[in-house]
Amino acid sequence: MDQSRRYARLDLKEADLIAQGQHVLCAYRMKPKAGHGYLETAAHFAAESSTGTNVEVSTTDDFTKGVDALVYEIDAEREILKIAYPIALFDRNITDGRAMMASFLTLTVGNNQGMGDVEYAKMHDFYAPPAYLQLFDGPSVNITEMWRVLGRPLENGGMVVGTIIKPKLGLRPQPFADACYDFWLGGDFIKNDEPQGNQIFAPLRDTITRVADAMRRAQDATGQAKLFSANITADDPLEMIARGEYILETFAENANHVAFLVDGYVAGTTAVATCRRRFPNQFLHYHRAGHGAVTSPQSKRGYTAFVHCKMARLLGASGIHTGTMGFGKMEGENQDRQIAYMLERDVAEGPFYLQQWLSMKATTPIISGGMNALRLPGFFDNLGHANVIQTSGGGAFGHIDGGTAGAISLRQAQDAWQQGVGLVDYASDHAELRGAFLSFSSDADKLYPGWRTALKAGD
Ligand code: CAP
Ligand code: MG
Repeated sequence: MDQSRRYARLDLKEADLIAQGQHVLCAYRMKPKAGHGYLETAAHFAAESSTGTNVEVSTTDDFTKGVDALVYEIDAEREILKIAYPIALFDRNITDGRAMMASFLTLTVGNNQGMGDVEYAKMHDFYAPPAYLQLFDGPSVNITEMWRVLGRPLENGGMVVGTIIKPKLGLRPQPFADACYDFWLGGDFIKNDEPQGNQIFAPLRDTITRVADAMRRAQDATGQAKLFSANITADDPLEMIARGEYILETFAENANHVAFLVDGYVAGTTAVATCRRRFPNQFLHYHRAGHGAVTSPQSKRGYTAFVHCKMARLLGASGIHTGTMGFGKMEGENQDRQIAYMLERDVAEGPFYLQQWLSMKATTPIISGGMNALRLPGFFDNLGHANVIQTSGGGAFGHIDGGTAGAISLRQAQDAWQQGVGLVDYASDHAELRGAFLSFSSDADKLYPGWRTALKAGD
């Protein structure tokens, strides 16, 4: 059934829709299945994403038609489909009238992911008008709070030197806490790895108690504040709250040194919102494990990493993993820096829309995945600054001299970049950085040809 008479309005102008401010705009790359017309399929897509189904129903009245999602632009050649969703379509909390990301997803990337007449569709950008934007919580804190605890300048406070306790799983409480202590003697920030929680070989209550003690001892030994991001991810919000409360109680006088890690893709918007709303004073660390299933360039369905991170800022993530932009081990490329800019700036240029964030707090880019000291300068050159949280797991505990030296090498790499000094030169009189060259020699050979001679490292 061709529903384009009702669900397509190609006369609508995007500039007018933005000026009126009553619609959320979404841009997709969509391809119809063979034998289906582009506009006809686009209209059905909009129907299924708003007020319709595959047939007209007798219960539809004029009001219903007033909240139809409308196709306002198509380009069959470039497989571009743009839809305007009336803000009224989206569900609101009965508790406080605010918007919820679950509803945004259910409508804009819901039933339309698997329709019989759609080969594929993937959201590449969306625009939230002021009337909708203001209904989201947004971040309560971000890297600025970390700089405050660390005693750094609150503007351009620089890289938070972090790690992930590796191995990913298998450490019992005391070896885990020992690894924390070692890293904290050189670094600032430690996170649970995304699957670490309350495994029977490392009960959370025992592990957290020992980590809190290790933090106290490392702060005493260094005279510096230290930070820990504790995983509170769970299916049940009550479990998350129980974990968070226990962790804050255990860290006690250092409770403001604690961030909460939420595996936001796998646990979903409810988990993120539970953390954001129950623990608004804690840095909400959004880990995105699993996102590649829909965001990978190999996937033609779902939404992109850019869209995923944009949703996370609306939800209130203080920081989110934004990838290493081609410098680490995960999928990514240099222009992914646009994701970081979208998260940290007040006006964000997207692939299709310019988003005014209207002073919503920034979400801090968290850079992780196969990184080490040698890879940092190239990364900073590409991004243009070092005001990020950077976590290196293998890049710290893979250092030949251990976690403390690994941490120091990461900080030295940032310092060298900030001072405009070449990394090999800087390593000539910084032992830990030199150790990073020896530890990650295959990276060094690729990135810094001639380093062996310069550092008298032999073959
Ligand atoms: C990194 C990491 C992170 C990935 C996630 C891991 O460890 O802890 O989860 O960075 O990827 O488990 O692989 P390494 P992303 O530092 O040892 O690689 O940040 O792209 O979401
Ligand atoms: Mg991990």
